[in-house]
Amino acid sequence: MDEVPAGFLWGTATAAYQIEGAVAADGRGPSIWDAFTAEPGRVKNGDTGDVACDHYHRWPEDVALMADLGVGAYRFSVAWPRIQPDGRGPANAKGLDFYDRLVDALAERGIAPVVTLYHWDLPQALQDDGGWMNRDTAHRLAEYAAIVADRLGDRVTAWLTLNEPFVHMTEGYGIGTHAPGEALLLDALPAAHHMLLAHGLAVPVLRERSAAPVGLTNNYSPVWAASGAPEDRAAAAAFDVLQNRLFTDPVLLGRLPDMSAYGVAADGLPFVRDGDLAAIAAPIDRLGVNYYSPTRVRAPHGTPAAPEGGGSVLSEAGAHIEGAGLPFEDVPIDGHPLTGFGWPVVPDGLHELLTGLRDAYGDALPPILVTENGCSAPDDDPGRRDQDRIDYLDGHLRALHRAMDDGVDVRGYFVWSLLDNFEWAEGYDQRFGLVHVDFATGTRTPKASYHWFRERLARYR
Ligand code: IFM
Repeated sequence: MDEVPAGFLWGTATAAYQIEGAVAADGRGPSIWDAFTAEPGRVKNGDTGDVACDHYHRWPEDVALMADLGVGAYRFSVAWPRIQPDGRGPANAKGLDFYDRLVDALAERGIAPVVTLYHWDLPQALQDDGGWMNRDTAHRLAEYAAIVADRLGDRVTAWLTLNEPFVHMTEGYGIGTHAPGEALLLDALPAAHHMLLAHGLAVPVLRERSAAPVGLTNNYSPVWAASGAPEDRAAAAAFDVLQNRLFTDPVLLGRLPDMSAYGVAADGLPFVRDGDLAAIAAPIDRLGVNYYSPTRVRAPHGTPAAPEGGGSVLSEAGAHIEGAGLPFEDVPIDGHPLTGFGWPVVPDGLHELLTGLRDAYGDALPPILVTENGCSAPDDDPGRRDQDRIDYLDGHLRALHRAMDDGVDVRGYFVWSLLDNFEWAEGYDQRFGLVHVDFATGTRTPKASYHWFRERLARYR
C-alpha cells in the first residue's frame, strides 16, 4: 500500500468561470470570458459560461458529491468579477457571501478549501484599461486578494494566487485563442511579468491576513527534444524557458531565465523595474503543479507542425507559432494513447516533472501540491464507463507515488475535474469530470472513475 504523509490533501479541482454560470447574478460584473464568448467564432459551438454547471445555485449538491467521494480537499477559484465587479473599489457583499457559504459547507463536511484567487476571469473593466498588459492590474489583484483574505482567511487551507500564467499569457495575449483574444505573439511578455508581479504583491497581503500556506499554480510540461541534434536540443531548452522556467525562476530564484533564444538581452526585459524580481520572489510555502502531458519540440523547419494527435497546449495554434519566428516547433508524441483532446497519455511524465523540479530548484523548491491532473474523454457511453480516465488516473497516481518514494515532497493531489465543465475555447466538447453533467438539465451523474477514485481514496484511510 502506497503511503502519503499525514495531512496530505486528496481533492478535486474546478474554476469559477468553468462551472458557476449565473454570470449576472448578485451584482457580478462582466469578465473577459463573458466578452470573448459573446464574439462569434471564438468558442466551439458558440458555447458560453452563462449557465455552465450552474454551480452557483447547485453548489450544495456538488459539496455533497465531494463528501460522498471522500475527498479531503477542494480546489476552487473565486471569481474576481463577483467580488469587485469593475475590478477595483469596494467589495460586492453578495459575491463574498457566496464563497463564505461554500467554505462553511466544505468545513462542515471536513473538506479543506484550497482557493485560487485568479483563474483567468479578469473583470472586463480592467481589460478595458489594458488587462495584464497594464502594470496597474498587478496592484489591482493585490487589492482584490486583501478583500478575499479578510473574509475567508480564517478558514482557507491554502492559497494559490494565480492559475497557469503561461497558458493565460500564451493563449490569451500571445495567440488569441482564449480571452481576451489578443494576438501579440512575443509582445505579450509584459502580461507574464505583470501576472508574476501580481503574485508577488499578493503574497504578503495574504500572509498578513491568513495563516494558510501561499503559492501559485503553473502548468508544467517536461520538454523532449525531437532528436539529439544540437538544434533540436536548443529548441527544447528554449521551449522549457518559455513554458516552465519563465514562471518559476523569478518566483523561486528571484531572477529571469536566460531568454537569449527569444532575442532578450542579458540585461533583461525593459518592463521589469528595479525591485520587481525581489517582490516576485517573496517566499512561498507551496508550488502548485498542473500536469497533463509532455511536449516534444524541434528546431523550426518552416513547415507547420501537425496540430492533431499528441501535441501540447500550443499545438492547436501551430500555424500561429510558425509565423511567430519562435525558436521551436511542436511535434507530435507518438506511441502513447491519446486523450479526447488528443494529448498523449504519459504517466511517467509526472515522475519526470516532479523529480526534475526537485533537481532544478533543490532547496528553493517548496512542497508541491499537484493542483490539476486528469484527462478529457468523449461523451459516448450512456453508462458513464470512462475506463480511459480510470487508466489515466491510475497510471498518474503510480507515477506520483514513485516520485514521492524518490524523495519529492508532495503534499496534495487534485483531480481535474470534479465536474464536466466549460473547457474554454473547446466549449462543452471536452469533458474532464469524474461526474457527468447534462448541460441541458444540469443533472449530475457520477462516472465509473468517480466510483474508482472513491475506492482508491478509501485505501488511504
Ligand atoms: O480546464 C483547464 C483548466 O482551466 C486549467 N488547466 C487545464 C485544464 C484542462 O485544459
